[in-house]
Amino acid sequence: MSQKRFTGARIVLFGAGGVGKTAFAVRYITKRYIGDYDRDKEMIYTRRLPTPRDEILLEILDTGASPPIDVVEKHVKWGDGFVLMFSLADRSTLACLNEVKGIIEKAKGRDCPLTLVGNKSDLISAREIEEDELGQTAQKFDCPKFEISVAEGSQGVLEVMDEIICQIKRDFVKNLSSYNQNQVTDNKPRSKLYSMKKALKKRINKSHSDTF
Ligand SMILES: Nc1nc2c(ncn2[C@@H]2O[C@H](COP(=O)(O)OP(=O)(O)O)[C@@H](O)[C@H]2O)c(=O)[nH]1
Ligand SMILES: [Mg+2]
Repeated sequence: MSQKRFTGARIVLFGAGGVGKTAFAVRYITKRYIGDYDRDKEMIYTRRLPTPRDEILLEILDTGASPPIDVVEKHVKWGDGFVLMFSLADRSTLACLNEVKGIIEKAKGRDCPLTLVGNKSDLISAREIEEDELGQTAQKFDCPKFEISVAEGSQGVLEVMDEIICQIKRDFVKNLSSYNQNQVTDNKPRSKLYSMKKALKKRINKSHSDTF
């Protein structure tokens, strides 16, 4: 890592078809809810986010319907942080997330920036996943959890995005400080070698001046 400033974050939205990924991304970018979205389309949304110093570039990858494993792996490699979304009104969409969580963990480790999001909390009578089950899954995934309704408002979407950006930033700072530490320890043997070389050069110069 050579970059020393936090200038951007890449966020990937994963989840089964129909859970509300596109609605989530569109809500975050435009604050609007249209209600009908092109389901299969994979798309990157961008947004510049002002910071006290300047701004960061957010890139949000809204994944398409059931991408094959190699595409999921590519997305995982691309992303800095991941939103795992399911529908609170469809149990099968929660089970789908185990596989992608496994792929993320394998590629990026267990500490990778991650959130678990149960969408469609407005569908009260159709609800299949209760709060405690959401909590257990979040514990298993070792990440924060959210219950939201993209249809009802922007607040939940903003909270999820703030959380994931915060985690990505923390991860960046952690990686940067361990990079700096490695640089310091890398320098140690180099500086020892450097002083040995210097001492040898001095001795050679001395023996030259002794000869002449
Ligand atoms: N009731 C309800 N429907 C939602 C919500 N979010 C998205 N939807 C609907 O769910 C359907 C699928 O949403 P979409 O964003 O296309 O899902 P994607 O396939 O994961 O991208 C659409 O008809 C949306 O209007 C929500 O919070 N509540
Ligand atoms: Mg979609």
